[in-house]
Amino acid sequence: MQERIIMLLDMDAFFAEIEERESPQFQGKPVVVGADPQEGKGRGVVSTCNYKARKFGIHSAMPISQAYHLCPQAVFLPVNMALYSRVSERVMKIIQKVCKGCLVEQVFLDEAYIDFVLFPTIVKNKTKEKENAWRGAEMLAKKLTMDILEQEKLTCSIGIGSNKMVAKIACQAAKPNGIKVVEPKDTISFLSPLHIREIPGIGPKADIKLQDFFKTNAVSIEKLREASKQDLISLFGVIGNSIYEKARGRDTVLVTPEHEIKSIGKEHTFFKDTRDPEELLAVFEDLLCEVQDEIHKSKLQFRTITVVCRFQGFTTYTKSKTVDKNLFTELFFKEAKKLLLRFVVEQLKPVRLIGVRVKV
Ligand code: TTP
Ligand code: MG
Repeated sequence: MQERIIMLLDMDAFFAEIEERESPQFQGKPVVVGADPQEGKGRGVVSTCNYKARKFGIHSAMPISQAYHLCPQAVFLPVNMALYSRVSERVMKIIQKVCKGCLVEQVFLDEAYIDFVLFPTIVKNKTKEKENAWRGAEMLAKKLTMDILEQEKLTCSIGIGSNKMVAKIACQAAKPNGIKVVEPKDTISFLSPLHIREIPGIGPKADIKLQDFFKTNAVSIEKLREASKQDLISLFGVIGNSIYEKARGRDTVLVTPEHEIKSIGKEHTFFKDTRDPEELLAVFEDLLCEVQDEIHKSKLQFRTITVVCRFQGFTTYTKSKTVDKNLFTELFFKEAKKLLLRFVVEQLKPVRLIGVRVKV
C-alpha cells in the first residue's frame, strides 16, 4: 500500500478561545461556553471550556450545574454559533491556502484532515526523499499554526502520522498548541503505552468488555495486541477486525475532500395554503435564485433537479428531471418550473410547501 502522510489539525478549546479573543477582559480566566448555569440550578451542558477551566475538572458534555459547582468563579457564556461558523470558515480558508494541492477534509467546525502524499509535489519536490517528506510535512504544520495564530489569534494542535487514526491520536497528544509527528517507524512505540480508549471507536462499552477479557481495569494498546483476531471478532463481531488492525497502528480510511456537497436545496412553507399560481411562482422563483446562488458558489456540476410539493393534509410528492450536466445552468429554471406546473395541473388541493433540490 502507498505510504501516506496524514495530518489532523484541531483548534484548541475552539468556542472558548474565540470568546476569549473577542473579550480581552476574559483572558487568563476560566471560560465555560454552554447552557446558562443559573447559579448551579441551570439545566443543559457544557459545550466546551478553555484549558484554565479544564484544570477544575470541567469538560464538554458535563452538566452545566456540575461545572458551576466545580468553578463558580468561571466566566459562563452562551453559545454564539454564528460567530464560531464565521471563524471556522476563515480558518478553513487558511488551511486550503497553505495546503494547496493536498486533499483537505473538514470535520465539524474546527478540525481538518490533510493528506499530502497523493499530491507529493508539495513535500517531495524539494527533497525527493521520504525522510525529508516527513520534515516537509512538519514544516507545513508549523506554518499552519503560525498563520492561524497571526491571522485569527487562535491556537491549534496538529498530529501527523501515516493514517487518520495515528494523526488523530498524535493530535490529542500534542494538545494544547503543539505539533506531534509520529513516523511509521515510531508508530508502535507511540501507541503501545496508551489507554485503549485513545483508539477512535473504542468507547466505554468496548472498554468494559476488554477489561473483562484481560482481567485488568486499565487496558493499554500494547495489551490489546495480545488478543487474536478471532478473540476480537468473538467479542465485537465484524468490527473486531478493525480493532485488531488499529491496535497495530493500521487504518485504511481515506481522507475525503470536503467539497462533497452532493445536493443543494431550499424550501418554503406558506403561511396559508394556496393554489394561486402567481403566488406559487413568485415564491418558487425566489427559491430558484437562492439555489442558483449556491450552485454558483459550490463550483460543482449538477444533473438532477427535484421539485417537492406538500399539499393540504401533508401528502408530499416529488418530481425529478435529469439533464445533461453541460446544459444544466441553461435548463435549471425552465425545467424546475415545468415540474412545478405539472404538480399544479395534476393535484387539485392547495399547496402547503414547495421546494427545489439539485443533485450532482
Ligand atoms: P472539540 O475539538 O472536541 O473541542 P475543543 O476544540 O473545545 O477543545 P480541544 O480540541 O482543544 O480538546 O470540539 C470543537 C467544538 O465543538 C468545541 O469548541 C465546542 C463544540 N462541542 C460541543 O458543543 N459539544 C461537545 O460535546 C464537544 C466535544 C464539542
Ligand atoms: Mg478542537
